[in-house]
Amino acid sequence: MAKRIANARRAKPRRAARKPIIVRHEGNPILTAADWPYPVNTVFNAAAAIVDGETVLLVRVEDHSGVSHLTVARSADGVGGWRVGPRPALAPSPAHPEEAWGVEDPRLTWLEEAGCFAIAYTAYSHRGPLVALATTRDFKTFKRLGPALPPENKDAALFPTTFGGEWLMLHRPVTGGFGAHIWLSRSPDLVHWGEHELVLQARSGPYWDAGKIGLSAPPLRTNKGWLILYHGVRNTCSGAIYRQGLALLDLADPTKVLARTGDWLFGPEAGYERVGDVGNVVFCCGWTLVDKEVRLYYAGADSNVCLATARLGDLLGLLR
Ligand code: M1P
Repeated sequence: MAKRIANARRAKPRRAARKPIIVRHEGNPILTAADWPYPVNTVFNAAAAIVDGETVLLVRVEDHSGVSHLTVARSADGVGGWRVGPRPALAPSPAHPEEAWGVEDPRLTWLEEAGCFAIAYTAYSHRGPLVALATTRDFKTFKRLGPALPPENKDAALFPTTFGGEWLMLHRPVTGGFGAHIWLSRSPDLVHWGEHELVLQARSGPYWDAGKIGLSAPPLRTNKGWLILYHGVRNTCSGAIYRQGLALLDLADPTKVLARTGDWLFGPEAGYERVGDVGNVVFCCGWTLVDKEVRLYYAGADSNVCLATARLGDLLGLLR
C-alpha cells in the first residue's frame, strides 16, 4: 500500500491533449450527390469564394457518363443551407475541343485590378489534361480565355494581384520521368504565359509528398507571406494516398519558398475520406478566410464536399 502511494506521488501530471489544428465539421460531408437537383454520380473538388457576404462554391460534378462539369452552390453561412444551381454553370463546350472529356477541379481568385473572378480549371480531352482559364463577375455568365498551359498540366490558381504589371499563376506540369512539381508562370494579359520557374518540388523517398505534388487552394495573402496549401501523393502497394500540406512563399517574390511543413497537415482518416470512388483521398480546391478562421472546402475520396476549419495563426505557426 505504502509503495503504491509513493508511486502515485512520483507520477507526473498528465499533459492536456493538444488541440487539433484542423477541425472537421461534425456534419461532414456537407454536400453529396443526394443534394443535387438533377441526377449525378459524385460532387467534389469545389472552388470557394465569399461573394456579397455569401459563400459560393463552384463544385465539380461528375455525371453518369464520367464527364465533369461545374455547378454553383451558395450558402449564407458557408456551412449549411446550400442552394445548388438547377443546371451546370460551366459545362464542356463544343467550341472548346480541349474540354471534350470534362471541366474539372476549378480554383477561384478575385482579381482586384480586373474586377472579376478568374477560374483556373482542368480542361480534359483526348489531347490530355491542360490548364484553362475563364472569368466571371456574377457566376451566371462566364468568359473563356482558352487554354493557358498545354498538357499535361493541372492544379493551377492565380495570385489576386499583379507583380510589376504581370499576373502570376501557380500550376503543376507533369514531366515524363522527372516528376510532378509546382511551377510559377507570368502573363501580361492572362492569355500569354511564360517565364516559367520551378517553385516547390515533390520530395523523394518515404515522404508523404514524394510521389507528386500539386497546388490545392489558391494562394492566401497573409502578413507572413503567401500561404500555400498543396496536396502530396504517396504511392503505396495498395494505391495512392492524397494528403494536404502547407508552404509559405515570399510576399514580394513568390518564387521564394520561406517555409514548408515536414509533416502533412491532414490526410484521409474519416470513413468519408477513406471510402468512395477514389479511396484515401483528401483533395482541396478552395478555402475562405472569415475572422481569422480558414475554412477548407475539400473532397473526401473524390465523392463529396467536406468542410474543415483552422485558425490562420495556427497554420502560420506550423511554418515558423
Ligand atoms: O483522385 C485524386 C485526384 O487525382 C487527380 O489529381 P492530381 O492530378 O493532382 O494528382 C485529379 O484527377 C483530381 O481530380 C482527383 O481528385
